[in-house]
Amino acid sequence: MPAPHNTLKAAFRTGRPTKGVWLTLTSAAVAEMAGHSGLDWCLIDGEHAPNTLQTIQSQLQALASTPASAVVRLPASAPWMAKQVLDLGAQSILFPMIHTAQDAADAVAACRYPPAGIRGVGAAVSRASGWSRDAAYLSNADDEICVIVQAESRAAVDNIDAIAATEGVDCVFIGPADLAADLDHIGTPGHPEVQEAIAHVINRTKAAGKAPGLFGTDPNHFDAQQDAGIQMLAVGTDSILLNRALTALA
Ligand code: 3PY
Ligand code: MG
Repeated sequence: MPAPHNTLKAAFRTGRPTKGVWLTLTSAAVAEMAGHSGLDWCLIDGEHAPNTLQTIQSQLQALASTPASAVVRLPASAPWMAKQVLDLGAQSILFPMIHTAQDAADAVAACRYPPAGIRGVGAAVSRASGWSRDAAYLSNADDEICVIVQAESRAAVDNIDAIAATEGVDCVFIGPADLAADLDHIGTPGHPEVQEAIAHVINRTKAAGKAPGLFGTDPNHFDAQQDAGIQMLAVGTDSILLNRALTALA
């Protein structure tokens, strides 16, 4: 049996818009609930949530029983971190803080076995290959991995054409919080200068034939953002949703 079909990567290829939620509570139970919610994907956040490889693994296991696609954001865009998470069975990886085309190419290489890339071969002892039950895993693993790079700095905006054109990049995902900070507007992603940069990244990513993604901060804008071509729209986080619901209840 080969590597599982990656429905998120397929959606990016066909132009289908998707919506998803950020998982920050490190809980397999929450991941399972979110995976059955009707959202297209759930992102396990290794950058800003206190996840470990074990909690990432248990959330991947929970999501595997749901229709949602699992995405993992790495703590940093280091190839050895990608290697560990790929071996856990994650097939869609979000690389934070990608500033240049070289950063993007390094991210792609981390997700490909040689000769195309530098991923180490540990599938025989990993969940990715169904603990070795998928004898054909190595033959098509690369084809089913979705590489999502985060544009969230002034440098990334300046280099967006080269980043988006990088072969193997499936999606350029905009991080408004870090982008606002790097543009000297920390805490105000709605600032016109930040919004202008976001629109530029969306347009150049589309022009390169790649899928634009965005962390949406205002539900009133979600429809317009999808109409603008956002194919990977984050519409909430588990912690913020729970916090709001509890406060409303109180
Ligand atoms: C950001 O906004 O900086 C992110 O990384 C995604 O929310
Ligand atoms: Mg960020």
